Amino acid sequence: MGASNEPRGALVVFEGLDRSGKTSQCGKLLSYLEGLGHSVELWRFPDRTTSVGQMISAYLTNKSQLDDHTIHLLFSANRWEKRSMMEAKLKAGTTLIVDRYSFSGVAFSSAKGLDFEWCKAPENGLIAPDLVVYLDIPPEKAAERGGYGGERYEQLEFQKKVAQHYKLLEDSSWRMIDASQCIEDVEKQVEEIVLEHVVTCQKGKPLSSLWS
Ligand code: Z5A
Repeated sequence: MGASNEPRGALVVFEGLDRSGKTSQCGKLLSYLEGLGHSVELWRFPDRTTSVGQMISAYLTNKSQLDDHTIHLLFSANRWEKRSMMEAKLKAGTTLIVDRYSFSGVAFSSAKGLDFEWCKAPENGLIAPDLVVYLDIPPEKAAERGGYGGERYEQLEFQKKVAQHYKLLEDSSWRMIDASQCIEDVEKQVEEIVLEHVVTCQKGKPLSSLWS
């Protein structure tokens, strides 16, 4: 996406199994960065507020049935419809904390049996995260947390497959955090890692694209 020395916000993505603590940690990180005076926003995918997002939501809550390829492309479209706003916010200096992104898209769909490379293809060209915080937890332990709800995918055997597919996506932008620790210990580690990346982006690290 070209060289730049302009200060910008960081794109920080949280990934992990259902109940790994993503939503809890995203909220805590938002308060922490705001407290330090940073411009920061919390986003999540799927973004259920758009018309594409509403189709996804109906599918996840079992109110509609869709072919596996079709729902995969809708999840991707839901990210593409936010891409230009994402770029504008980052360039304006706002750090974005994002609860799930393309990695969820590929891990969940390929765990259902879709071809791994086919799953990655529609994500090509989206903005690459500066940091992926992977909240690592054994699926059995995650399942103990409040129990799974009624949404599609919230089943132990399926979550085990998702965990295996996630690990195939790990690259140098990933940091694994042991998410079976208490909330406060996870929070402290997240803060340290994220702050380091926010500073790097303020120094003008160029934006790049998935999966280049
Ligand atoms: N999906 C997909 O297929 N393709 C895509 O492209 C995308 C998503 C983007 C909806 O996701 C589904 O869409 C998801 C993947 C698929 N399906 N699944 N599974 P979602 O983000 O809307 O829903 P979710 O992942 O199921 O979020 P969640 O249930 O909210 O989980 P979480 O955010 O990781 O956890 P949490 O809400 O922070 O915590 C869960 C509970 O654990 C809660 O009671 C906490 O108080 C507790 N907790 C949290 N941390 C701890 C620690 N450290 N110790 C003890 N207890 C804790």
